Amino acid sequence: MKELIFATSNNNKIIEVQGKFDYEKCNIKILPVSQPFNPDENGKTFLENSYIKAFTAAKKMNKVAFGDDTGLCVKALNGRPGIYSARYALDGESKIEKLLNEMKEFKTLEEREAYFTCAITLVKPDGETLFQYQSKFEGYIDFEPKGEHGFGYDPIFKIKGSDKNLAELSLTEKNEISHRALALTEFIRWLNNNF
Ligand code: ITT
Repeated sequence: MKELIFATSNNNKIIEVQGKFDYEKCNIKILPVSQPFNPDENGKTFLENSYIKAFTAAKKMNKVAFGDDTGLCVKALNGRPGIYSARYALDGESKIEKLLNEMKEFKTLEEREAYFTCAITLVKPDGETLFQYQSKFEGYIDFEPKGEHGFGYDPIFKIKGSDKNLAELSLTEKNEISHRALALTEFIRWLNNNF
């Protein structure tokens, strides 16, 4: 079976990505990069940061690797936390608390528009990019956290056109519509044709 190194230290991402590959019957085994893995994510964009993760892992493992850089962009906050979504606060709970606090003055859902974006890059150990894609998944910042599934900002992300927050969806349901699912659909299509 073919193998791909996943340049991440986030177990939740590994579960979602392997789940999507299995669901799409993509016959590729996802192997997490050996830990510890903390590349300096100093890119200016999601795509740059996904490349930095992928290239660092590809060099480390001497194999083709892909990285996922994800963030939550809030319109009323001029796109913040954006590429700083991981460093916005120390842990998941305080990130949500800090964001809800910043959003206090925005009283209607329309003022709380936001989107998740997920950039994926596949890189060879010599640094050549084989595939790149960035998705966008629209919604709103809810007034309070809801749901027990998912991770990160999922409990406060209200899905556009739905009465549910992302954390109210099962893994399979999230993997049908989310920012990561949209990017992975393109990635798997590319892999099926080219890898
Ligand atoms: P790696 O860089 O090791 O892959 P990370 O968790 O640091 O793991 P990101 O930089 O891509 O990954 O994530 C930025 C932040 O966004 C981080 O706080 C995550 O918890 C959060 N996040 C990422 N994917 C998410 C998702 O699907 N739903 C909600 N929050 C997410």
